[in-house]
Amino acid sequence: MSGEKPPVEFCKGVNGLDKVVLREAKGSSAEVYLYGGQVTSWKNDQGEELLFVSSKAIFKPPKAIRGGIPICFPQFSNNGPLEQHGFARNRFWSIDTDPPPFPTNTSNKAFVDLILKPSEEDLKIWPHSYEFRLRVTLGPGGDLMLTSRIRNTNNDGKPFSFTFAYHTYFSVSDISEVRVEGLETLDYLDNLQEKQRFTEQGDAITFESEVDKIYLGTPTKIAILDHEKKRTFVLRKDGLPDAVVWNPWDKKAKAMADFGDDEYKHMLCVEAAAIEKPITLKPGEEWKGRLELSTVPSSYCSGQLDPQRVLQG
Ligand code: TA6
Repeated sequence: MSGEKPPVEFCKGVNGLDKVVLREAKGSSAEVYLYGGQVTSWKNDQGEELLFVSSKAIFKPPKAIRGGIPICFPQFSNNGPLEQHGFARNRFWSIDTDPPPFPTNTSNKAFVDLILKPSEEDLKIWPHSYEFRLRVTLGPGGDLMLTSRIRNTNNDGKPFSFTFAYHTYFSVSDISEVRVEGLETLDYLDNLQEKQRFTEQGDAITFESEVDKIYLGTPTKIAILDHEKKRTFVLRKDGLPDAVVWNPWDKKAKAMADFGDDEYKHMLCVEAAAIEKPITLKPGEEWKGRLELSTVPSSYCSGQLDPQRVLQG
């Protein structure tokens, strides 16, 4: 390992909150806060930050941390009676010391297992027993994997349903130079038009104003091309049929206390999600939702990378 740094380090972060740092031999790293079970940093082997975290982010309960990869559970957005995006993102998770065996036996050491279970308070607002296990893995090539396993542990025979999203904030050089590939011609619900349903046009998605769309039944791979940085993020997902694309643009940016007025120019949320069809689990049943993020060092216009090849590759 470079500089004797261990692959997994438990330490303190902002405001003394517990965090875990994952490191990979070639130099890439990731940071996960137990508060929210939230990834707040993902750096490549050049030490470049790939995720956006607002300079005004508040690392203090009950506020969710503005940036990284917040987890929306058991409710996405205001699709239900609970607080916006549910409560998992403003709860303290624990280290899972006895995770059930993981399907893939990997020699990879840079991973951490977290677990969230309902508190007495949570059961009053969402009366369901569950175990939410989250494994965050930093792969040998610097890829970042998040695997959620949610099990219904109700002993009253009751099923429960939930919606879910990995609310990923990607760091981009200039939003007006970013294209998203893989969502063309799909139906979406427009959150700026009372969730009315529309069909996306045939070309790559570009950005010149506020966007807040839930794309339905997307491919498992989506490409986010940052032309200026000659970098393409490849988002792969399993068990998460939908994808949300969000940029608050200038007005909403000014309205958010934990977000800088101009920061909308340097971030884009592309969120692997299960929204249109809530997931229902009977007691004993388990759901798995996986997100894999990687980067490819070039962008469309350089001709080197045809996004279709990325998406089909
Ligand atoms: O994922 C998009 C969205 O639902 C937007 O509607 C916007 O509200 C965003 O999430 C941020 O939500 P938050 O509760 O973190 O301010």
